[in-house]
Amino acid sequence: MTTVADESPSQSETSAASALAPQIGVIMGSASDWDVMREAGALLEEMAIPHECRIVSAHRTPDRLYHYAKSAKERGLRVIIAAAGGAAALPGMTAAMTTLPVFGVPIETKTLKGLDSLLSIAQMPFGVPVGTLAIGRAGAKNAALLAVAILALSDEAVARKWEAFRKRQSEEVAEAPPKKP
Ligand code: RP5
Repeated sequence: MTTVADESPSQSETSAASALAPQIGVIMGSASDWDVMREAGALLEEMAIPHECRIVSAHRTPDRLYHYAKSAKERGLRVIIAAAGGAAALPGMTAAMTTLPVFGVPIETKTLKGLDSLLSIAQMPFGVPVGTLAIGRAGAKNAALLAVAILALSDEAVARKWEAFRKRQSEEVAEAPPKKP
């Protein structure tokens, strides 16, 4: 199966799991976020979950964001993952314009190590929630897994994949550290 790992967000459209109507939307504020967000795309690809990856900037392409968020539900998306760095408005603004669940991934920044991104995404006012993940790659991958967990609530095939992932993960943990350092 083609993975999105080595491709840009737009090229990832040709991948197998993206050929079906997407259920998960992965958006990011800049092409520079793709190095981290490709991890979310790769995980969804690996689990064959229909998804799309797009660059949508709250500050640089506000019209694109408006159209994306407003059309997301009617296009069949069930969950949106939004990643941004710095003054990271994208997840919150997306959540403001859709009732779909939105997960935010804070991208690590050079100046403040992603603390700026984290606080911008986490500190939403009451009534417009964004589920905020860890800064960087772990957050990107966990956002994908949370989105899968949500789909699994109403899709048995996805539930089986999700349970298999968790089982495999547990089985891969050794009981003791390796003898040689
Ligand atoms: C944010 O600004 C993006 O999400 C990115 O993390 C950050 C820097 O963007 P570039 O200047 O690299 O395009 O909007």
